[in-house]
Amino acid sequence: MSSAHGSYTTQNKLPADFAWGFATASYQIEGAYDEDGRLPSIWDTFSKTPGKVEDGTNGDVACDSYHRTHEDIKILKQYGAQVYRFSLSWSRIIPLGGRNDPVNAKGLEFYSKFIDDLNAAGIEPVITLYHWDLPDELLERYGGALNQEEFVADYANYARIVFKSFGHKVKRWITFNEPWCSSVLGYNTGKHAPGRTSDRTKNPVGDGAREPWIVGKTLLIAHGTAVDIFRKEIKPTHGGEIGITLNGDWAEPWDPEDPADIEASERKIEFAISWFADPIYHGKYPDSMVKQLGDRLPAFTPEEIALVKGSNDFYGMNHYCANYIRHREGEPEPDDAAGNLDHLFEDKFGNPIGPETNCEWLRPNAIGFRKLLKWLSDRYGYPKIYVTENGTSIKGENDLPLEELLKDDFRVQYYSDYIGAMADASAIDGVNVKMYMAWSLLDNYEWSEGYQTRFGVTFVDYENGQKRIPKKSALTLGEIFNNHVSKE
Ligand code: GBH
Repeated sequence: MSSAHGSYTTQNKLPADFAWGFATASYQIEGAYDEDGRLPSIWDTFSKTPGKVEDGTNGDVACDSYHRTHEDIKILKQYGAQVYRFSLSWSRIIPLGGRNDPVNAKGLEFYSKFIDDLNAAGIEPVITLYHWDLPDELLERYGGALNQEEFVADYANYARIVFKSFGHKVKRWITFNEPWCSSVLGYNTGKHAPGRTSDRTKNPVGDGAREPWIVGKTLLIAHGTAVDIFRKEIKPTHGGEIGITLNGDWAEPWDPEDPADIEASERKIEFAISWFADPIYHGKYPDSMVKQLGDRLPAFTPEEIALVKGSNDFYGMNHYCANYIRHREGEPEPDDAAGNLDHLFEDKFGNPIGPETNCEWLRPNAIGFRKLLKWLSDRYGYPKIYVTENGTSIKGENDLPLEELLKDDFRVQYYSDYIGAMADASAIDGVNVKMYMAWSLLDNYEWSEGYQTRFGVTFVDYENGQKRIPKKSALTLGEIFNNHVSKE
């Protein structure tokens, strides 16, 4: 049966040991921005800079999860989640951020208690160390990730403190969420903190032709360094797994007959994913990037590549949608970070890639999920994949009366189609996918889109004490996985 999103129903099964749950991130849900010793991150500063966030809002209160961990655990249990992915606020644990700065016992206590409560509820914590909220002081002090030596040393210190504190009670770790976003949105388009770009109408400083590539390399080295610490100092005693989470959407050629569009589609995925995944799985940058960027792509020393290559115990996959890709003629612009191509929502014949949502960039296309799972598996040798984010916004959702908003059939359909496509990838294509976390448990602070865009299976009433109300989709995941996970 075909559906609005262009997918189909399938009875195919996921393996019996498959686990599923939900994901969130610290700055998007916690609030309590100045409590118990927390100091600002670059997102506190950026969101309070006029013009950076569409509705002018910030994460000061957000979902108030800092004070509502019990409510969050309660709904996780109610929905039947087996795992919960959340991120730590570096600024709570080391408020100034650096390796010689004081550690904040209250920050560690907060997360320690939360981890204990999750474990006691039978929900496995999956922890992201860094989901974009760098302590602001480190940006001021030395330019954050533009300074590889300082950043890596400070991140390694932070990671070690976290591993030593929680390594005995957390089994799955993610070093960085979407380094592509930190690099390109933070240092090329300037859409995310710290907002650096070559576009002087947006920001007085920044060099979008060079900085994203430097930042990307810093994040890879910091990832490799943390993995090395984890494997040497924690894993031998406590076990556990560690990896990085990369974002990436599927790419279809705008003209399926044009070899240049076919090649551009491949290049689009390489610029988004293989920039990071090729060094991790193959020890080098993709050829297409070397060709376009030359020595703007900073080289690895042999020691660095030894650190990065082989550093994933699993591949963390964030995935939302697909685009049609059309190649551009001529030389790429100096600030081009996408691979000299255009992202389109219709192909040559006017076929839409998927229905509109509340996000300009997000058009559901479930079959693209299956295709990308296969693409990644072929390129990286069938690694174990954890889907660390997948979900959708809904066009105009925020403007609906509550009763209608709670009947989020569009989101129900999205999850049903995407999880079906994943089951096919597993059962038919032999993809080794073992875990899935829906984005998101809660409506939350959607970065530069503020609170107007909702991604939650739970409605958060920002006007009435951040009350949580399950949407129709909240109980859908349990039903879908009950159908798709093999019983034996
Ligand atoms: C995830 O990123 C984030 O990890 C999560 O925090 C966030 O809430 C969630 O998505 C929903 O957005 O329009 O050119 O600026 C998803 C990957 C890549 C999606 C960049 C948006 C914007 C491209 N993101 N993309 S652009």
